[in-house]
Amino acid sequence: MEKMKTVFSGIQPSGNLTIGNYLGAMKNFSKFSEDYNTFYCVVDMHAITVRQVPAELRRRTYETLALYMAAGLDEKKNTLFVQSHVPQHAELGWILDCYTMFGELSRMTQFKDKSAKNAQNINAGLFTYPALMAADILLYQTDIVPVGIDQKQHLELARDVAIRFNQIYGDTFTVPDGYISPDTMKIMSLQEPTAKMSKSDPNPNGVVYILDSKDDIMRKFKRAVTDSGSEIRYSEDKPGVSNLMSIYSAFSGKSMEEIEREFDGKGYGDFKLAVGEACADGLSKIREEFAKLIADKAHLDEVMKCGAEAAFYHARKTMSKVRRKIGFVN
Ligand code: AQP
Repeated sequence: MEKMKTVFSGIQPSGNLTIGNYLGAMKNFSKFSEDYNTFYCVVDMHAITVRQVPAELRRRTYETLALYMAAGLDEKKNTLFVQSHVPQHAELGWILDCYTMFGELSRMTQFKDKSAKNAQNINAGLFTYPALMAADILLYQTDIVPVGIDQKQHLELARDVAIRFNQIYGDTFTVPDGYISPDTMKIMSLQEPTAKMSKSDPNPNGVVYILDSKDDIMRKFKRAVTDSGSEIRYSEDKPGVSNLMSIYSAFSGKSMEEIEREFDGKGYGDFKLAVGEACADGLSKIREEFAKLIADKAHLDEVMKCGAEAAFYHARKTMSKVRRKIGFVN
């Protein structure tokens, strides 16, 4: 019988999760639950590359786990865990630092973006973030990594590091492939449609959070920046409208052609209301589930604990192989 393939992905508890995180990554996670060995991680160690308020980081770690579950990840079918609970992430992260080149890390666009935004705190962790991400993925001998397109460069680096290590020491790591959903590759800010929608964006009007109330969602879509002209058409020269169309398509299941037909002859006002409605409807069930889950801390603690134990088992296996290969005394 063919061995079950492994899926790994993670989200940082670095802010309230957005519809970018949901449509670009989280929504795809449950597709793999039945037929793959799945590991979904709350990557709190990545979050501290940017300064966090400790109590908020702790709260968001629980919330991110609860959101995974509210978005359809059953803890019995998926390994759900917190990165810092499995010490092998840090251990392999350090080792892979020694197999990742300064030049490679210097080319990462996320490092450039985040150092521009956090000029007073360009720390070494921010720079070596992709080596830790490679460790997260390679620890579980991952075949597939569902992520948004903004993570493609980091994923390619993880592949390069795995290939490099395997060339030096013989087969050690599975070389992972990305899974990037073609229709929701990158959701952009509603206020600045040429910039990615990000949970750490200081302007909350450009960002729709998964847990926003319907009123807030409608208000944000009503105020969304559109383009000159009045046509609802998907095209590169209409970044605002195209972004809204992608969001509408993701929540309604309609194709771009269907959307263009539906709003033929109608104005931006009607269109924005429809996008807001579709988004609020699409998120309402998650919000309801989330409210139940977050009220039961003891259950979330239990899920984290069981998840960490299951992840630890696999991570330890890979680490014992890595330690032997590089010559550490057992
Ligand atoms: N706007 C987006 N469109 C599509 N996918 C997105 N992702 C994030 N934003 C969008 C995907 O969400 C997953 C988790 O991301 P992350 O938390 O690990 O880091 P990130 O990419 O840096 O996300 P944010 O929201 O921009 O966080 P901050 O503001 O803290 O940097 C990834 O799969 C990512 O592709």
